[in-house]
Amino acid sequence: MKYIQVADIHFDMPFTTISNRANLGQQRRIDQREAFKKVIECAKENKVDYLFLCGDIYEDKYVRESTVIYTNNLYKEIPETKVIIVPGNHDPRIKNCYYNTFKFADNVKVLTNELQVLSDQINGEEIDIYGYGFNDFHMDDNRYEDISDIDESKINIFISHGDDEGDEEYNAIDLSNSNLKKMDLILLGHIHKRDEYYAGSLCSLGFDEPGEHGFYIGEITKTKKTREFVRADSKEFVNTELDVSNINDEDELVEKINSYNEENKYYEIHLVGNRKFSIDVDMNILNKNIIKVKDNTELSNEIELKPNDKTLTGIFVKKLNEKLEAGEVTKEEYDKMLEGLLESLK
Ligand SMILES: [Mn+2]
Repeated sequence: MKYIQVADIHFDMPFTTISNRANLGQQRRIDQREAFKKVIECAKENKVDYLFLCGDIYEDKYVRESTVIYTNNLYKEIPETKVIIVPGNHDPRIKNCYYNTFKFADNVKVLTNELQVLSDQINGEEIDIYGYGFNDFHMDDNRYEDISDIDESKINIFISHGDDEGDEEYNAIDLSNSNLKKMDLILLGHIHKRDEYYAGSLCSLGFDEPGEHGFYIGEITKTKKTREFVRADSKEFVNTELDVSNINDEDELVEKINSYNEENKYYEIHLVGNRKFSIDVDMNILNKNIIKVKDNTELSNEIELKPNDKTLTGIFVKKLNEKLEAGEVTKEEYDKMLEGLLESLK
C-alpha cells in the first residue's frame, strides 16, 4: 500500500511575523498552495492509495472558502486516491466548520472524534486504519485506548493528531500504549518538526521552524516499510548570527547584513559581539529576505579601558564608571552615555 502523510499546513494563517515585510504573508499563503500542489502531483505520479492529512490542514479562524475550494479541486484530480482528513486542534470538526458544511469531493473522508476503523484490501493485503480527530480546540479523549480486537495478521495503521509528549489538552498520544504497540504504522500531526511519527509542517510557519519542510511518501506491506521525505516548501527560514566586533560603522554593517541574500531563504539575523557604534538599522534599506534583525550586541569595552587617561574622555569615563558603581545610573543609561561619547568622538 502506498501512502502520503501530510500535516500541519495551517492554510490561510496570517504569518504575522513576516506579513509586515513586502506583503510576505500573502506570498507564504501562495507558497502553501504551491506546496500542496506538489503533494497532489506526487500522489498522482506514484498512484498512491491513501493521502493522509493528519490535522491542522486549515486554520479555522482564517481559512477562506476559496481556499477550501482550491484544495478540493486538487482532491478531485486524484480520484483513485483516498483522502483521509484528521481534524486537528486548529481545524477541529466544530459546528458550522467547512468539514461539516462544505461538500468535499467523493474521494475525501473527514474523520470525527469517534474512533473509526476503515478496512481495505490492497494488492491482496488486508488493512485496518484506525483514526480519529478533534471536535474542539482542546481534546483529552485518548480514544486509542478504546481500540479492541486488533487482527495482527492485517496491516494496522493508526492516524491521528496529538501530542506524544503527554500534553493532555491536545490528545496526548502514549506511544507505549499496548494498542499502539501493535500498529505497523503510526502517522501523526501536531508537532511541526518531522520524526518517525510526525511529518512536520508542510511549510515552515516561521523562524522557530527552520530547515526544509515537506511531506512523506511511503509504502507498507506486512513485512516491509519504506518511506521518503519530499521537500515541498520552496522557502527556508534561517536563523543566523552576525558578529559585529570587527565592523566599524553602520554602512559596513548594512553591507554585511545584505550579503545574506540567497534566493528562497528568509533570514532572522542576530547581531552579536561588541559594537563600536550605535546600531539603528533602517529596515527599508535591507533586502526583503531579511525579515528581522535582533540586536544582542554589547557595547565595545575599548573605551571603558581609558579611565586612567588624563584626557577629557578618560575623565568622563572615570566619572561615569563611578556613577555606575554607586548605582546613580543604570547599566542601560551608562551604555547610552558611553555610546554618545563614542559617536561624538568620530
Ligand atoms: Mn499544527
